[in-house]
Amino acid sequence: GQIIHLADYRPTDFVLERVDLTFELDPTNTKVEARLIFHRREGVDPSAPLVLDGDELTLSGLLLDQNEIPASQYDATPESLVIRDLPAETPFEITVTTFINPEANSQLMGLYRTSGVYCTQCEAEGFRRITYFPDRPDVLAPYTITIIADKAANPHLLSNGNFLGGGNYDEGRHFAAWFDPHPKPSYLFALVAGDLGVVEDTFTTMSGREVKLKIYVEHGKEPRAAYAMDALKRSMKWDEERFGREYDLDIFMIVAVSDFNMGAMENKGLNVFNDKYVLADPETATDQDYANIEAIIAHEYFHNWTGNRITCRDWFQLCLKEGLTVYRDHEFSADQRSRPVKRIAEVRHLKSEQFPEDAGPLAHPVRPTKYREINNFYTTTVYEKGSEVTRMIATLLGKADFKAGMDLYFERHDGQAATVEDFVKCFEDASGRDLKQFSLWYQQAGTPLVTVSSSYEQASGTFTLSLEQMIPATPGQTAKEPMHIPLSFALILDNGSLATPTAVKGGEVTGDVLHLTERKQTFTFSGISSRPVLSLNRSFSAPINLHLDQTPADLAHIARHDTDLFARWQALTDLAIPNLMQAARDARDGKEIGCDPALISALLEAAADETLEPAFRAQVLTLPSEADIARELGGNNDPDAIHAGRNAILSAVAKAGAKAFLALFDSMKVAGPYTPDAASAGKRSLRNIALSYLTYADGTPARAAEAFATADNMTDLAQALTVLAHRFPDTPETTAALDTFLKRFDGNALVIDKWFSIQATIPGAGALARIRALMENPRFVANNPNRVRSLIGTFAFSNPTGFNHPDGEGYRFLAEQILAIDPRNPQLAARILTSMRSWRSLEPQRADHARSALMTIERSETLSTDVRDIVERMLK
Ligand code: B3K
Ligand code: ZN
Repeated sequence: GQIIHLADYRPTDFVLERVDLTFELDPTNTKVEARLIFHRREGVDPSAPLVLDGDELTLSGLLLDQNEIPASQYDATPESLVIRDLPAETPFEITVTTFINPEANSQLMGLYRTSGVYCTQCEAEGFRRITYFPDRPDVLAPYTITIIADKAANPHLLSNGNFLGGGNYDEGRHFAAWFDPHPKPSYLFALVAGDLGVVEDTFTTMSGREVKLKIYVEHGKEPRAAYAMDALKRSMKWDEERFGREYDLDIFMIVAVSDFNMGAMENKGLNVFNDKYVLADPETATDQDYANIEAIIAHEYFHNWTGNRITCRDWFQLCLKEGLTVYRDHEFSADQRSRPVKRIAEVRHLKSEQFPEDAGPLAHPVRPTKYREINNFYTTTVYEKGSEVTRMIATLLGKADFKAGMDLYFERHDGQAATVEDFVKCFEDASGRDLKQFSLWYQQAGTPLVTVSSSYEQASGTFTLSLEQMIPATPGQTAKEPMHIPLSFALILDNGSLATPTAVKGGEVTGDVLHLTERKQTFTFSGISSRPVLSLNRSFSAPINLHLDQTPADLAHIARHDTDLFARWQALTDLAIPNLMQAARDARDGKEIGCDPALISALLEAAADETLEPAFRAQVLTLPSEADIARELGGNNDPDAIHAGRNAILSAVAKAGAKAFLALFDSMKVAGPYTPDAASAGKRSLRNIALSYLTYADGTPARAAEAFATADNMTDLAQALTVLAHRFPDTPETTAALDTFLKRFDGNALVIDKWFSIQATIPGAGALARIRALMENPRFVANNPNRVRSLIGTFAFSNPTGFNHPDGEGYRFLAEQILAIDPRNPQLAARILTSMRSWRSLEPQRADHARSALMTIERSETLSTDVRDIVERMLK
């Protein structure tokens, strides 16, 4: 676990020309023969050795141009293979033989087994667990793969690229050969072998080529892959239309597996997915599941160009493929569904996940400059903030220049391993705009705080806007430079129309975007006939915190009139936040909790506004979460008080709006058979939030129990169960519903995960006992990542009152679990441990307990690099 620095980057001494791999699959003893052709890079010292990476490997054979290499000429350890005295000028072939044990691979990195299927995961550094190799993303080569395996057990033998051929082999075995002509780094290698069901389709590309599409799932689950297939075809079409990107092989395959450390993986031509993001049918999947499948299918597919055709020079450049690809999948979903509703969901996610990361001990720049364990940098900062940075480039440049920059990027860097600088340069060259200051978004961690004040002078008709930006200190970065912050704005007049200033002074404004570039900057707008209401950072044009004191009346005005629906939602949220913060303080001080009637009426007005789509109205009614309130409070947080305060506000809204909620609950019922389309999903979401308020108003489980009994789709069923379990735990109604649900879906692991998660998030002091009891349930499988995440992960990440029990039992439990998971699956352990990233903002008693639990982990002598890196950074 030593630290790797961006500044130390240098290319390899040897150029890899081609790769030829033969696998003889066996569950516990797979033979891997790798034939690698290299030549020494021009100018490299002729005595420099070839250094290959390994991880837990044993060398079984080593040839140079088919001749055995004497032992004196190389050194092999589990972590590396160093070969000396190699040809100075001519290409040479190295043949490496290793034997690996897929069955024993519980880390799920490299070649492993899941439900009897062979499967690989190589990003970031899993390939070195298969064979000795220059396992880094800037080493690109075409691959030929031969797979030999028992035919009965493994009728399907899959790898990247196009199928070359196959046939029968000796002793009931068969083989298949694949060739991927597109040079790729090892992290994009994949192999899958096993007995699977398959769903087939085709897609005709824009140039008229027919591509075979195949989705492999467990036998019997084929019908549940239909939506994923549809999403794949829509993604392929969209990337052609929107980005001009065509698919480039004869076949595109997706394999769904049930043991997977993350969502999915974009291996060239052979994506491997967590089955959670492939399988869906109306009876077992929620609207959110469908939306996730659509987004992740798109994301992995879009990587074919942003990640695979153009990859990363080194892992510091991870946002080059991830931030950009998230931006692309966001745009896709926005085009397929409702753009403002999608944007609201993105911003909620960004604020609840990335903002806390950026404000805590794990904060790092979108492009980090050092790491100890790269797996810990697949973060919401790299992904989601990385996407926001790409979005800001689009905002700064405008549609046409952004497109020209993307086109230039694809043209200039196709087939290369690129850097963030290469990417930014394309936009500079395409637009003529200098993006030097803008690039600080990649370099400086921390969420900028922009403080705003404004004034209006009637006599001269001028509106003055003063802004000041401050970027908080983050680990390793104390002094920060001012950034280039694009702020979409509107000046809304009394009658609801938008003012059009005749002149602007003090800085650059392009269209509705104000460019904040100085630490302090004042803009003056003239030709404004009456006092306008300022709407700022519309569409969340920049990922910042905004301090802008606005009266409830001004916020209500924005909520009623802004042409940017996102800004209307934001205004209502800004109206709610001070109420929720005050409620938390009052709850803590044992005072009576009140709610501003202006908030209630603004919420109810928006909820009843039939000119607004139901999904939007549901977003308005979904008040900021307890985690959002904690973040706004900033420190000394008491999760119980936040919970009690928020509940009091919800009750106040519920009581005032009971009639309206009843009307929505009745009118938003979707008739006819279930379809996952956005419009129907929107109605369901509005109806379900109305149900939730209604139970706050009546205080009895009857209506939710009735909704549970009559639900005809998983969205409604799971929502009704959630309301019952969270609001009325341990009542006969809840117990009966949990039991019915379990019996009905027993055997469907993905649905049982929902059953675990709903119970893991029941608030209050009894939470941990419930978790421990559920861990004893035979359906809880401790080495399946989805099960662990749905119970332990959900408890730690999403049950603020239960996890943050004042006596620290939640933290001690987590420490014990992390130490148990870590030896099997370090990535999973490290990820779940990040749930404690905001421990320093807790009130002192809880913070002390949290620190002790973290120190218990830190004291362990056998920690993985993954967990050690996280725990040490969290305690620093
Ligand atoms: N690129 C993969 C993530 C790999 C994570 C490795 N620890 C999935 C994705 O972002 O599309
Ligand atoms: Zn990705």
